[in-house]
This record gives sequence, structure tokens and C-alpha cells, in this order.
Amino acid sequence: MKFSVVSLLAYGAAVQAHCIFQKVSINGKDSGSLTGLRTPNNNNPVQDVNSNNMICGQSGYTSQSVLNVAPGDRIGSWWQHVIGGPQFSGDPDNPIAKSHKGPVMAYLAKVDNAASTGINGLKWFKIWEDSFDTGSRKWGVDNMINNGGWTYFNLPQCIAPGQYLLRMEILALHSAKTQGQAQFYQGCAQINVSGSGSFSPSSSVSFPGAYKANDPSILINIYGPTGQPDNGGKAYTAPGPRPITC
Ligand SMILES: [Cu+2]
Repeated sequence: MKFSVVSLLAYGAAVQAHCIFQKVSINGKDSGSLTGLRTPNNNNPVQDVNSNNMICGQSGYTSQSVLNVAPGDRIGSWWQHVIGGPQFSGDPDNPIAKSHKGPVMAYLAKVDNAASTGINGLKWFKIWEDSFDTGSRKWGVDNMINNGGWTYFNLPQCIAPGQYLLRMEILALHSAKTQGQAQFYQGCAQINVSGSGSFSPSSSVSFPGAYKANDPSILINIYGPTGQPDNGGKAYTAPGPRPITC
């Protein structure tokens, strides 16, 4: 009896329905688990927007590798409930609990050496977001779940050659009506961009700093009059700047 109580507690503690960014693909080619990534070794969210963990997530894994990409490449980021995939066979909360509605975003910051750079004080610009579609009432997270944990975007054609950190981020808004309860999940990919782009951002943001706990995109009740997590069918603007256009 005692054993079963302990088991139940262990189970209860383990079934937090969060997720971890853990793999990149480039034009459909899988780069391998944790390759080229700085990403957490657990799936707990960041909830303090002023924390350094907002940069690349809680410290965990750091790869020595840098991933080679070209402007226009289709970059996939893979999110799963725990490292490796589902927490157990038939895990209903893989890649993330369906309750965790919200946007998925991608930022870049230019660095000298993506494998060795520090992460404080970088100048970030957003290159992509999948936020909320008022027509289908689907969130970025819904699309990620429907794609088996993958999100996809094309690296903008104008990105200048050199090394960057690619900051991937999910914002889960299911409890966001209470300040400090929005859940952020991040990780960074270390990339080397080829080509002859010449983009230089006219403005950039800092992490932490870009988001405020009371931003209307972060402190928000996403449940509409029918109780559905559909923002009442209203438009939703993700936090941070809009993505660059080339
Ligand atoms: Cu969660």
C-alpha cells in the first residue's frame, strides 16, 4: 500500500504537461537530438519574464555543434513532452498538453561564434511567428501538435551570412489570466548562415527585457464567452516585435 502511494505521487509529479525544444531539421533533414542546441534538460516553463532563463531556457544541454543553413532553407524545430519524445507509450500530453494554447516564435541574434558565445546582451530580432488564426481559431501550438511537434518556417532570404543564435519560443496561455502564470518554453539553435544576404536590423530587443509581465499578449484570458480557448474569436498579437520583412 505504501509503495502504491509513493508510485502515485511520483506519477503525479511527472505528468506535468510541458515540452522541450530538442531537435532541428533543415530542408527536411533531421539534425539529430540536441545537435546544435542550447536547451533545457527538463520541461518546466519559465514564468518570470525578467529571468535570464528567458534567453535560451533554463540551462541544460549545450551542444558543441553549429548547424549550417542557407537563406530560404526550411527550418523545422521539434518539441516533445520530454527529451526523446513521449513520456510513456500513448502519452496524451505529447508533444505538449492540448490545453497549452499560444503562439510559437523565432528570433535571431548575430554572434561571433555560435558555439562559444555568451547569451547576455544580445540584440534579437524576430523572424517568424505562428500566433492565432481567427478564422480557424487555431493557435501556433495547435499547428505544432498537429505536425507531431514540428514547427516550420523559411529562413528569410535577406539574412546576412555569419553565425547566429536562433531562439525558438512557445508561449502557453492557458493560465495567463493571472499575472506570472503564462508559461514560456525556449531553446536556442546555434547556426551558421551562408549566402550573400545583407539584412541588418534597424531595431532589436533584449532578453530579458522584451516582454513585460502585464503585456496584453502575456496577461490575458484566452477563454471566450463559450469557455473555449479561442480568445473569443478576437485577433491576438504575440509579444515582442513583428517579424522582419525582407
Ligand atoms: Cu505546462
